[in-house]
Amino acid sequence: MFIEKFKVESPNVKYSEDEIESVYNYETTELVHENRNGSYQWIVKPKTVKYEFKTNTHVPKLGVMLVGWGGNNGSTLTGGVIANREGISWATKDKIQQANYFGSLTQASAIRVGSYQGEEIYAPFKSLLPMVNPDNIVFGGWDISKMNLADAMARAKVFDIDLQKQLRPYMESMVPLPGIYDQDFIAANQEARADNVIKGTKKEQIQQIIKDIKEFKEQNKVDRVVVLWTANTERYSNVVVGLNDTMENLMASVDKNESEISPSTLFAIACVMENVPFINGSPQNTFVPGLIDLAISRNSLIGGDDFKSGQTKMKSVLVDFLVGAGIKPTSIVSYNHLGNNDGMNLSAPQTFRSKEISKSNVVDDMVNSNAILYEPGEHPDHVVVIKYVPYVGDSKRAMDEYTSEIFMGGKNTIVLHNTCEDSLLAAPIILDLVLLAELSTRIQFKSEAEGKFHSFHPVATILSYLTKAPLVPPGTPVVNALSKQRAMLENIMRACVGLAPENNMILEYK
Ligand code: NAI
Ligand code: DG6
Repeated sequence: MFIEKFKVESPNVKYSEDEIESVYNYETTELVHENRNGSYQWIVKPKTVKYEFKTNTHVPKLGVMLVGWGGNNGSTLTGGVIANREGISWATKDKIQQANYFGSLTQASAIRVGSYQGEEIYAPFKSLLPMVNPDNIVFGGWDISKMNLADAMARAKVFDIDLQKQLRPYMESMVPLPGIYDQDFIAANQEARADNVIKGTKKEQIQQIIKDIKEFKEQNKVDRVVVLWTANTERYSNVVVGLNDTMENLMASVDKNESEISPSTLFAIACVMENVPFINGSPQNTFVPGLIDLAISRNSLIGGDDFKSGQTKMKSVLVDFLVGAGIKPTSIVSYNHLGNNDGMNLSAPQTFRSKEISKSNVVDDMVNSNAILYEPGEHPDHVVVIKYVPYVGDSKRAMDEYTSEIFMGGKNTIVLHNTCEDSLLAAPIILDLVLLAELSTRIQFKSEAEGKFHSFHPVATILSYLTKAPLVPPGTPVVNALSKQRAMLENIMRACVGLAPENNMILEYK
């Protein structure tokens, strides 16, 4: 059965006009490795840590500024949200299609609430905590191309033509602000697009972005802004001691107009200075150590990297299943071809390399979890190929071959072939990223050992379900397995309303 909403009644939860307060017992373990009777042993001690959570229930009017607004993802998300808001339907060759949010964890997935008279009861994911309604988001942003969003939507060739016609009047007046163009960081084949650029030194460019954010906030009367990079993939920046390794060095390099500071890092600096959450949806190392340092020192949310939309999502499910089943993946070969502007930009070796890195490290935690299958340091062969084929446009083809060793030396080969519009996968992920980033800034918590409530660490691991290469605070384990990432997010939200983590034991029926 599906219910639309619920309220938790418990001595551990208090709903007031402004917030939800919960007391939560975190059941965890403490590990000890010590010498007992002459030999070292691992001792596991279950422990309970009491936490308190406070969630501000005042949902702000949210502004979302996209860097790369006029790209395929930017125009698809903007059009998709307008279509949902306006209740637009359109004729396809199959049927009359209604706007929806399929593919969005927050808008189109469900959580299990419990059992009632022998039936499992589910509710919308978004019913866990008060969240911004996407219909109320005001969109804006920057692009190095000055094409308005209606023409950008037509250029993207993602939506059906009948839908485009209905969206055009809403999007014609939306024109991106000038972006920061640096031809050293993206493919040379993007030059023709760059007709809308901010001039000046790097310092002046940061000042302009800050001014843009302030003006957008003022003009649209929004309470909060989230900025998300969905612009072209850049090449990696070199991380150099004295240049961008610390906050002080990074800011001094900006003052010196150092060429190695990328446009995405400049946008991120501007956002951190303004305490505006900044999310990187592309694979490059926008978050150089100096930037992470800056975000931590100003307690300003940063999250990334690289949307986890299709092939990698499958990988972080399939390899988790294989390794979890005691099967040993030995070779993973992932091939894609696509014909959109992202594919064209990735056809340059330096930008491809950024994507290759983020697509390649996504099974490490699963492989490292099972030393019965893998020797220390052993890893499956993992190859990533991307080719630009203009004819297929945004309809990306992803082909994967997984070879694994099974019982008694047998081999198991699984082949997947996925065809899908890339931007229709990415747009709902962008929506989730901005909604969850905003929500996480309204949550405060403390453990029993801490005197004061505080926010989550500014490096937002809570977003990792949505990214290929989750950015984590220094010294924190990276989790790529999709089911663990989802459980982490859901269980933290459950904790905020005093609910136990979903443990799937269903002891009531055993
Ligand atoms: P796109 O090429 O259609 O859009 C990117 C936009 O960014 C373009 O309009 C371009 O003019 C603009 N741009 C480039 N540099 C800029 C700058 N410095 N400032 C402002 N605007 C700038 O690409 P698409 O398909 O929208 O993808 C965007 C990004 O998302 C790419 O980096 C892609 O790799 C990444 N991504 C996409 C996924 C998907 O499934 N579509 C999944 C994972 C990541
Ligand atoms: C080529 O792979 C284009 C990319 O931008 C991808 O479409 C994107 O990184 C999606 O990757 P994945 O592995 O999540 O499907």
